[in-house]
Amino acid sequence: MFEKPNLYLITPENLHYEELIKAVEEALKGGADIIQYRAKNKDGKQMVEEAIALKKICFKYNVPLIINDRVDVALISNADGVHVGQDDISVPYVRNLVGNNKIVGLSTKTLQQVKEANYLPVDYIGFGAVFETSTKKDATLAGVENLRNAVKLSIQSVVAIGGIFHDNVKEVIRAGCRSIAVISAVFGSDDIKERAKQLKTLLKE
Ligand code: TZP
Ligand code: MG
Repeated sequence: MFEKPNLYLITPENLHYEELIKAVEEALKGGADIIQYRAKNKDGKQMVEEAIALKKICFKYNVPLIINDRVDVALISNADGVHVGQDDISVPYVRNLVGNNKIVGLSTKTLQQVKEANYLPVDYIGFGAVFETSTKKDATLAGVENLRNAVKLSIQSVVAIGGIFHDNVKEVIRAGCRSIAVISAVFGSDDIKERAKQLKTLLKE
């Protein structure tokens, strides 16, 4: 799943149900390979409703849906996986809950965390923030050099995240990584489909 270039798109915070579904459909039309539903400010009820709707549309495009933070929402919506951070429920528990047929991803921001993840039952790790980002206020700037080291150290698939745009994606590729997770570069645009398409093209070059 993570062998080829991957455009992993994470939903932005500020969208209501209908805008969210529309934005994700545009992203899917533009060639998104993975969708992560991330909703830090929504309650469980709303998350379940949105996750069910997103699963339906992702299924139509044969694209996996991953739920950020919430194992319960992932299970209820029959999503394809769950993504957790260092302070969320720890990976072995997550794996026990979701079983072996779901994708489990873990955020890392230091090389120590990357090493530790080599011993965990994950399908991929996120690494970042590679560049400055205003999307996640408490993001740690890890930098491109650390991304390069993370790719070398990790036995897992590595997805680069944080401040990745069309103009710096080549630096990520030069660091050895062709899977990128973005929010602003695609969802911050008026033409989501086109921006996704352009990023995909850059990843494949
Ligand atoms: N984790 C580390 S940086 C980040 C997350 C969720 C935000 C990525 O958003 P953007 O807009 O692509 O920088
Ligand atoms: Mg989290």
